[in-house]
Amino acid sequence: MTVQHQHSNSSTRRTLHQTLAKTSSWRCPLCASDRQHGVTRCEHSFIYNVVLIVFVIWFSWMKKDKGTRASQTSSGYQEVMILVKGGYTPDVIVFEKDRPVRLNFRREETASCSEMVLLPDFEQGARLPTGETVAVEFNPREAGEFACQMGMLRGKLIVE
Ligand SMILES: [Cu+2]
Repeated sequence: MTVQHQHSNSSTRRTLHQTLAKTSSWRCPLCASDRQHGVTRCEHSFIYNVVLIVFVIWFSWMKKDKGTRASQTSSGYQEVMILVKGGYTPDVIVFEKDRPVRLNFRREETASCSEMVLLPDFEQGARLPTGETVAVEFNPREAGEFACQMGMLRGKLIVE
């Protein structure tokens, strides 16, 4: 039993080594061109890792900051549905200036933390009973925030 296990372990290690040898045929442009090694093993791999990590962070940050654009309804409202469950989804919403806004808050949790939503920048606020959709309407002139009554859950309105 032990012998068999050792055998299969060494054969998987061999295939892994072969795969690595194949994928590492791409040569690091920073190294001398005649050196046969892959980017995963040369002394420049640290630089590649840093560049990759920076790119991933930058990409996720850009995506987050863009926000969700409100959709236009036939009645002239800019409307968006916000799920209230451990936070606000979406939590960054983009509106056009001086056009009426309708935020449809739908709370799908019973935690008392989120039972109220306050929009002090727009002088609005609403009680959010669980399982109901509550509309909050106003006219945004500038950007503002919304939050629960304790300020723990937060969202942002961007006006363009
Ligand atoms: Cu709260």
